[in-house]
Amino acid sequence: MYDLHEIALSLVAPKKGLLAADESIKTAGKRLATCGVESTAETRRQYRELFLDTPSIEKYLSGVILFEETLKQSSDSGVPFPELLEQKDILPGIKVDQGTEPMSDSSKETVTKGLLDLEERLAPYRASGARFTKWRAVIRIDGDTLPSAKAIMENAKRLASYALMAQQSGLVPILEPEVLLEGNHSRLRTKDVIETTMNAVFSAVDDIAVDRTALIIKTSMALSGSDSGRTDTPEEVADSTVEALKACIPADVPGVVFLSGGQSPDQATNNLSAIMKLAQKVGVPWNITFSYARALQSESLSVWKGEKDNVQNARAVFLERLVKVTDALPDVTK
Ligand code: 5MM
Repeated sequence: MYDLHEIALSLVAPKKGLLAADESIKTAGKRLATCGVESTAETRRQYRELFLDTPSIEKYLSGVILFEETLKQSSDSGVPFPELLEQKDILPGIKVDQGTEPMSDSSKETVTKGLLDLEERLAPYRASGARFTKWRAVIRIDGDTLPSAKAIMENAKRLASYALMAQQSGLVPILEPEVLLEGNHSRLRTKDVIETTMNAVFSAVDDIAVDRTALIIKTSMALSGSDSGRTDTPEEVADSTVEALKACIPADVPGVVFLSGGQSPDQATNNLSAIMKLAQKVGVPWNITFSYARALQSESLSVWKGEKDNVQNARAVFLERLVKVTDALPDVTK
């Protein structure tokens, strides 16, 4: 059996983080549309190539979360992407959920799909080079009404079931219960929802004996809703986020990674930096790092615009952002 705890620890190694390059075909299409590129299997391959074959990314990245399509694609020089990452000493991972569907009795809330055939899908993913996996649940806030207890519980149960199957297949699970930024709620409401959701996730994890030492938690930061008209200072974000996570993430979990969730690259960088500083000051038992998609890729994408001639400049912009984000991280881990 593979040492899942060691793999989890490698993912949160000092001064390194994760690139979430796991946008589904639909989301990748939206990202490509922002720079005027039509979405086809080949343009999505070029989009992945832009980031995955950037020289020196191994200095900043411990792992990359891939989408199923990318796991089977290759670089310009014909090297399968998982192999290309392994050559750079970067762990390849795979998003294994199959997106969301509306809950039967709540048109505004969703549950994440993909458990039915998950067991059969995991062995081939591992054979293709994946060493870890990710499953995203979406938790929506609407005033005091949402999220419903039912949506939290159903998503938590599915996250735990997924995590157990991944571990049994020799793959580290990253459990991502994303609390959405959209809405006019306060930062403190987000903090409460993060706590309630994480408590439900760990209760479900413990119910079926998932190994907490061999999983990673991916979380939102505690921010005011994007329609609240309020921009939190990095110190406010750090206070609320660290307090929430300390209250509900058990000490034997090796790592906590953040999603950027629609924050600008600078916001996601500055907020992470403040979180890291506070976490070091107050002491947290797990390692912390980033697992960003938009905050790492969006600036580079707008330089690239699908043109070969822009690849070099776009890669320079990507590296610049990686340097800024990893500068926020401490030199040592737990
Ligand atoms: C929340 O999305 C995750 C992190 O991305 P950001 O840093 O941009 O918030 C990301 O890993 C996400 O799960 C993937 O992009 C897949 O999303 P879709 O919607 O395509 O399943």
